[in-house]
Amino acid sequence: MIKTPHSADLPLPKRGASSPEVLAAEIMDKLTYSIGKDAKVATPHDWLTATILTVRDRIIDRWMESTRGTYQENGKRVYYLSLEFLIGRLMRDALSNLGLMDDVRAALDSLSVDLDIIAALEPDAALGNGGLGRLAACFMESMATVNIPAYGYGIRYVHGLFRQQMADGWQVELPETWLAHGNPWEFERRESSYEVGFGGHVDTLLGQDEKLRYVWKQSERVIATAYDTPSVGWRGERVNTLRLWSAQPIDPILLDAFNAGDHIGALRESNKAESLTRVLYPADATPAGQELRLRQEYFFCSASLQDILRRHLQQGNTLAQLPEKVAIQLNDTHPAVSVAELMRLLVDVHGVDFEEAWEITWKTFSYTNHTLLPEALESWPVPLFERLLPRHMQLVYEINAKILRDARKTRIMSDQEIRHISLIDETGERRVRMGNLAFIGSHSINGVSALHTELMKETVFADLHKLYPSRINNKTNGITPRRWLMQCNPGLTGLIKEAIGDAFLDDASKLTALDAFADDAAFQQKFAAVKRANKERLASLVASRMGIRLDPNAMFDIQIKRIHEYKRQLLNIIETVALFDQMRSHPERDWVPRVKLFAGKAAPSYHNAKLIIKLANDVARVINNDPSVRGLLKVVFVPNYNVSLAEVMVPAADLSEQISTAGMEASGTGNMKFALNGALTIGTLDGANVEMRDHVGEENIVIFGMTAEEVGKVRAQGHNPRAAIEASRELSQALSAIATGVFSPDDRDRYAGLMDGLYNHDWFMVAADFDAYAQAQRDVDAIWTDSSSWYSKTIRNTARMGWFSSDRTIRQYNSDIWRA
Ligand code: T68
Repeated sequence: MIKTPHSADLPLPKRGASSPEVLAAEIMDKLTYSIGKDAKVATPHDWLTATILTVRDRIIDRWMESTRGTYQENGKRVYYLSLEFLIGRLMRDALSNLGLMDDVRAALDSLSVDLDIIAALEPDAALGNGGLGRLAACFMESMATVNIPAYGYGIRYVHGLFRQQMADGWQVELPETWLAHGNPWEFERRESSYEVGFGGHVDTLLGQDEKLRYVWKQSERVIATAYDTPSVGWRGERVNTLRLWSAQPIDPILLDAFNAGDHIGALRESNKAESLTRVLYPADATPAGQELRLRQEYFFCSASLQDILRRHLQQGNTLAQLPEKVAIQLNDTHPAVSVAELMRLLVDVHGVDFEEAWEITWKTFSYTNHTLLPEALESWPVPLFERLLPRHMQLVYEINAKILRDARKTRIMSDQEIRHISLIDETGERRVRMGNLAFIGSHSINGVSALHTELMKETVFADLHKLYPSRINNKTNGITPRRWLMQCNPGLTGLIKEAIGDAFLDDASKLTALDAFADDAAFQQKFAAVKRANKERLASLVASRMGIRLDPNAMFDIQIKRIHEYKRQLLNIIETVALFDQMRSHPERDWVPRVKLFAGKAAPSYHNAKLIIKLANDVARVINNDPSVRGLLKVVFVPNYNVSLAEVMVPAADLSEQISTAGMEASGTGNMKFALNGALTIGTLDGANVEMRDHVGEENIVIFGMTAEEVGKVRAQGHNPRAAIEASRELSQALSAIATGVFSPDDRDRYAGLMDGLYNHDWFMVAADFDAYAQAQRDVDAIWTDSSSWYSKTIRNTARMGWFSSDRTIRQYNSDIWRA
């Protein structure tokens, strides 16, 4: 018999103290014994893997300590369920959080290997689309940093977000293959496998207690296997687990079919199972809508909940104790089917009464909403939901009946309000409303900025808010200062340390001490020198990737984010065209030299977004080839935006474009990254921009345009964009240039439709906000021209952005919602 000692019996082994010599020896050891390579023939990739494995050992030491500690305490655990974790590269994160950066660099030096060269080979784990996925990644790091026992649960996509290439200025999507060289960060956990079923029907049985039991006879089943990646907090204080599920077939090959000569049919099951976790859906802010997406959602929710319950019960807890020991945060509605799945596990598998199960369920879950866009709210056709998840459909009806009954009893809800809170949308094709399911199944529902939370109460969830007035609360987003200041901007980090000491490394709110240096001429010069070096770094990246030369003396004006009409890259491009016109008409004026940089991906099926990318490239070609604006204006669309590119672009920005139509950007997090790194923001009063203005001071941010309230009013009245366009000479000239093919001589009508949209409805208020935006840009020019005023403002931005650390956000989640 194999002896299996109790988990706490054996002392943990531990790697010794780190020094460059010890680390170099360990790296050689990994190269030889784990990778099987002689240093003489090792590729840069082999060195990268050997280095990661060496660092990983040190993470494992702390990981095990954290896990043992959590088990012994049996305290409350937090589970963050998210279909996306946009974690990017992990090596620098780990090195920096463990304080090993200098020693590992020296160790590699002694082996004649350059840390920066091998670090650049690490693939970006792009398991997310944009803000929502990146927020989940920042939260994982902050939860470890503030010492919360937390697990992230998601999907281990084989292909993350597509690689974007440009073909004649058009976006082309190519598959992304982050796992091509293996993934040294993950541990496959075969023992943590669960069955997940789909389809079939529900049988009813009369139990010995005379109670009806429901038995779901599934027609398809797959295995979910866990892959764990450690998530290291600042100073390695705590290491949490990101657990991603991969789908495997129950029978990898149907041997009978194979032996009968059906070699393809023999693999059909296997292919079907594996296709579940093969690709990330590339649509953001618009739900993917297809059956495979609902399968992905249910697959990862079911596996995660089975895992959570197993751990909970293994610790000797009772099911009634679930809300006391477990907090499950739903990242948007993508994991909302969890509400029905937990009910099923409690009622059908564990025999809990429906009423008690419901009490346990809503007290355990909480839900974060990330968008108000009505088209983005997930809902599934009832027939699809019923076919795939027949037992969950029954439970949804039962939950709905109970909630609607209770709502009627309150006597405060009108019939129309009752229809709005129903889990079933009865207008047109019947659909299951996932937002309502997530809301009703949670004790806390939060928005991601103060404005967004207020709008949630007034719009999408007005009726549910009336019924449950204490559930909605705000948790303004944040970003981790480790990745978005210390790692991406070592120059600025060093300068801040020199000025105010290093307390801000452990507490970002201490950055306020930098305020005292904002008007110090000597400090301003050093701040400017750091910015300049970061701009040179970006310029050399652009030169090597695109063969375009950028002048670091020019203002770097940057808009990077997913391409979306509400984010208004179009407003920026049109203003660029107008500026180009002005520069040519008035060469005598003192123009501020600008480089307009764009980057971002468009959902493959989002026609207008792709057209906007093409327009940016068309405008860039014309402007960059016009000698009359040489040295004054340049436009660049940098392909394949991802986390690593952001880490180079953000520190290099002078001006940050946050110009969404007010009321439409739930929060934004890019806005925070730029301001923290000493950029001035030009933006609308939307999302977290509002709170940024409050923190940095209104004299240190350039705000323009309509407010959310004004946008609402104008839309209600029906606005006349044509009149606004005709009233603005600059705008009408720019639009007609684009519409008549000045930038698309090869296809003069290419942008006619896009421009028509502006003339006829202008849903995103591009025309309505144009003049205010153009004026704000000239105000920015004026500030730039007075360089001491510019640096005074940008230093104050860095000094006052500490509040937007995701550590603050996570502490608020913990004190108001999780209480772990
Ligand atoms: C973003 N949402 C918000 N969605 O747009 C942004 N959607 O304002 C906010 O700062 C951020 O969330 C974090 O709260 C998204 O990024 C998606 O990516 C998405 C993906 C799939 C389906 C729907």
